[in-house]
Amino acid sequence: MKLEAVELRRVALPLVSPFRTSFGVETDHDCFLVHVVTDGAEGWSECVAMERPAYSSEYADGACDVLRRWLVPAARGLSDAGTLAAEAFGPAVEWVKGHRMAKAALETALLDAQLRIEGRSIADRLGAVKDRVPTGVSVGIMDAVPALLDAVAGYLDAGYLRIKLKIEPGWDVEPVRAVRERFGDILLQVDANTAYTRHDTEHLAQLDAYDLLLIEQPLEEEDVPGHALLAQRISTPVCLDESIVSAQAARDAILSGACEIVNIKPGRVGGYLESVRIHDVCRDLGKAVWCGGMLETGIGRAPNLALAALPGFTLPGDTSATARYYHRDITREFVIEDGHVAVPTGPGIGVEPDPDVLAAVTVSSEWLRD
Ligand code: NPG
Repeated sequence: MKLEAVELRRVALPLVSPFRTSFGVETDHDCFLVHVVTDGAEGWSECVAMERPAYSSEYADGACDVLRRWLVPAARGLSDAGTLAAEAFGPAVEWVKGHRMAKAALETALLDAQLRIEGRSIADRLGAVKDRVPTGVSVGIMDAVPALLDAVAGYLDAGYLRIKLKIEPGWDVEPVRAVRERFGDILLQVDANTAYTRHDTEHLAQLDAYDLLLIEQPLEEEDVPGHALLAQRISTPVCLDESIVSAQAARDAILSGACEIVNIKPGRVGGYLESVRIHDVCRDLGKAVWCGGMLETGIGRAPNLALAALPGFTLPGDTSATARYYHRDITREFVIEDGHVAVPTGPGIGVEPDPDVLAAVTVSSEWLRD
């Protein structure tokens, strides 16, 4: 495969409703797409770095910069040497510390192009074993419990099989109790996005009364030992998200007792190939994984659905239907049917941007050529 050009395309899509987490409120999904043009096919991906480095240290302008300066030139180097393949890209940029979201974006666009040339779907390439995946939904922090109960009722009516509540200090035990009392025996979990400290252990232990599937990333990204201590004190299973940046990190965290469950987000870990390695590590150690989400457009959601169809993904993911995010997405719609979303089957990521919608949501476009 020869790399001819790479486009970094900034887009902004209004969300159907504001999404509040412990690190901010999103009203729009601002992101950038990576579009590669090769001699055989074009490929697309979505970079999940956000505008501000509030979820992790990466941010969109930084990701564009590292792509421009080092990652795209590395892909060009492989192309010039006649060895360009998605599988060769990770090793070629291993010397670049961090910047996993930027790396994931270029690797995925290359993988999309490569698989289109082969006429093969990403689901098949990654080892998917299902043609549809059970789906959950992530419910943001609200101003008051009645609004939360209305939102959860709407999602359950829509068919979602699992509810995840975003929590932070001041919005945790009370909303969980209210949702459990009102909706009974639903699959329920919480996500703190690092909002607590080790001093909150006794407070978090109060959540044990509500039979949660898991508590996700209560403590700082770096505080893996703190999660191990917390896990000894609470009965709710601990799941890690931000802390798990690689297969090695997953193995270490599990073996240290810091988590029972892992949320896999391809952007956070440097791509789909590393995601599969994390899946394999967790499966070997007997731990469940599930697929996270970062409000992706269909360009990012499609390959997430393929990943979520691997055998170790035994819990419903944040792989919700289009209507949970956007009135009009840049790709075809994903719908929920009987609590499940279908895994794309076409070549590559299986979806393409609609040129008119894409043009309407584009903020800027930059072409990187030799
Ligand atoms: O359904 O895509 C979705 C959103 C799921 O809650 C969700 N994502 O921390 O997991 C998270 C959170 C997130 C959203 C993280 C946006 C970063 C950006």
